[in-house]
Amino acid sequence: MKIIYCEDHRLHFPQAELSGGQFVTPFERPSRVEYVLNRLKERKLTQISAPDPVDMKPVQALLDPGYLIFLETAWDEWKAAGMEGEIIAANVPARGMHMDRIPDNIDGKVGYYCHASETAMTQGTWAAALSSVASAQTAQRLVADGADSAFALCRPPGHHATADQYGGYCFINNAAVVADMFRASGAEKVAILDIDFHHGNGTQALFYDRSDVMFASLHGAPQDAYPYYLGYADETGVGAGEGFNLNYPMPPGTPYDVWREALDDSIAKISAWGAEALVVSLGVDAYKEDPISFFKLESDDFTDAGRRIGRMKLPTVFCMEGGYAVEAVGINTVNVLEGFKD
Ligand code: Q9C
Ligand code: ZN
Repeated sequence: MKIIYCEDHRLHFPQAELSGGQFVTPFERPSRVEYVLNRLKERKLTQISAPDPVDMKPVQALLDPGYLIFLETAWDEWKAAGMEGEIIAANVPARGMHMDRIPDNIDGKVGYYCHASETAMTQGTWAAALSSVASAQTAQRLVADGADSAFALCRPPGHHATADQYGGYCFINNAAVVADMFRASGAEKVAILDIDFHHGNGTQALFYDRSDVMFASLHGAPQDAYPYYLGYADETGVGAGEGFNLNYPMPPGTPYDVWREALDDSIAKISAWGAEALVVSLGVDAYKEDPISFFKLESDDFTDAGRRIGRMKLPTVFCMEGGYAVEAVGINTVNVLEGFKD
C-alpha cells in the first residue's frame, strides 16, 4: 500500500490545549506521526512518498470561502491586534445570539469560525492543514488512477471540521475532500466510514443533505463524549440525504465484540448500497488505553477491523484522524492497514 506523508505537519504544534481547566501539551502532537512512521518501517511498509502540491479547487468547492480566508489570515490578524499568545477561541455564538453575522474583530471572528476551544491555532497551522489535505488528495489520485488503496498520514486530522468551523484538532476535513474528489473523478456512490472514537460531526454536516455520499460513524455516545452536541442515532440525514447518514453511538466501556457488530452493520449497509469508493476516517482512539477516550479495543482488534473493511473490496483511501496513546497509535494504525491487506 502506498503511503503519503508530508513533514510540514510539524508546522502545527501549539504549546497548549485547554483541558480540564488547565493548559496542557496538546494530545494531538507531532510525535503521533513519528510513531506511525516508525511502525510502518518496522513492518516493512516503506512505499512512503511526499504529496503533490495542494489543489485548492476541490477544497474551495466544498468549504466556505470566508472560512478559508479566515484560516489563511487569522494568525496575522491576531498578531496585528496585539494578541500575545496563540489563537484560542474565548467566545462562540451561543443560543439566542446571531449565528450568521461575522464580527470584524479577530477575537470575535475566531469564535465565529470555531466550535471548541481546546484547539489552538499558531503561525504554521494553515500551512500544516494544507499539507495534510495535500496528502489526502494525492492518495485519492493514486486510487482513482487504479491503486487498490492508499494511506494518507494526515496531520492535523480533519473529521471534526465543517464547511466553516474548526475544532477537535481539525481545520480542513481531509476525508470529505477525498470523497468529493471521488465523485468528481467518476464514482457515483462514495462511502465514508469513520472509525475514529469521536463522532465525525464535520463530515456528517458536510454531506447531511446529500445522497451521493453515505456517511457512517462509530463513536462514543454524545451524552458522554466530545463533540457532545451531535452524533445521535436518530440523525439519519435530511432531504435527499435522508437515510444516508448512519450513526453508531456507543457507551463508555464498549468492548470490541459490540463495536464489531456496529462495524459489520455499517459495512453491510455500505455494500448493499453499492458504494464504488470508500474513504476511511482512520482514528485509533477506540484503543483501550487512549488517554481521552473510553472504548476497550485491543491492538489485535484493529487488525480484525482492517480485515473486515478489506473484505468490502472497494477502492479505499485511508485518512489518518485521531489516536493519542502515542506509542500504540503506530501499532494500531498499521494493524488496520495490515488487516485490510490480508
Ligand atoms: N481533555 C480527534 O480525535 N476533546 N479529535 C479533548 C481532552 C477534543 C478529538 C478533551 C477531542 C478531539 C480527531
Ligand atoms: Zn478522535
